Amino acid sequence: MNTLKFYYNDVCPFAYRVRLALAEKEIEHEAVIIDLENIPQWYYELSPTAKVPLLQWGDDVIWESTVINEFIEDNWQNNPLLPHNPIAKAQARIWIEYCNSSFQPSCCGLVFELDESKHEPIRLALNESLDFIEAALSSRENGPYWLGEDLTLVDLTFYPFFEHACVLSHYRGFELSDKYLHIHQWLETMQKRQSVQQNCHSPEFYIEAYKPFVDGSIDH
Ligand SMILES: N[C@@H](CCC(=O)N[C@@H](CS)C(=O)NCC(=O)O)C(=O)O
Repeated sequence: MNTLKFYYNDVCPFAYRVRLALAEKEIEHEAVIIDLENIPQWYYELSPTAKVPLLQWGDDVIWESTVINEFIEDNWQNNPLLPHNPIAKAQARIWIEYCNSSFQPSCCGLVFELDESKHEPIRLALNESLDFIEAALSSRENGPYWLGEDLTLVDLTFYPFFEHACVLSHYRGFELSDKYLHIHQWLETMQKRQSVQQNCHSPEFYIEAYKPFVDGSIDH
């Protein structure tokens, strides 16, 4: 039996996606924290990108959070996190792609962009993205999760960026408006999941952790 090693950092939203998948599937693993301000030499040798998250499975390494989560889903059949139906599965993957290509870059862009004159277009893009998500969630027929009745990788892909949104509020004055009723309801559902309760961090934790990036003392 291969041992599973998971390399991560508590502040990384991408690693959080994987922490949630491992918790939802109750997968035994060894978790190793990587200090991203002081990456050990051995990690450069292990990881092709030197980023977290990374999964080590026997002699193989797998990286990129969304690829890791699909690997987890393929390798552990309990507590499925993707729909069986091929159309529904394709829709899940479209949402994951949307998170990676549109929603997440706006969230990260707004916090990591130090030139304030560039904030307005990012804010607009983020609001457009939230409008789009709200419209999609409000048109679901049933269920409290992103795709309906069942928790999927889509929920785990988006959730970390909403937990990190306290940073946008604190440093950029960007609030998740009350008009996003369905997003707020979805967030409440996610916050009740045991996987989230066991792995979440407080707003104070994130605000402190992002400080060096926002004041420019660490380059992103
Ligand atoms: N697309 C990657 C992004 C991973 C990523 O950017 N991780 C950051 C931490 S949140 C990292 O390891 N940064 C260290 C570095 O760039 O040196 C994924 O989804 O896994």
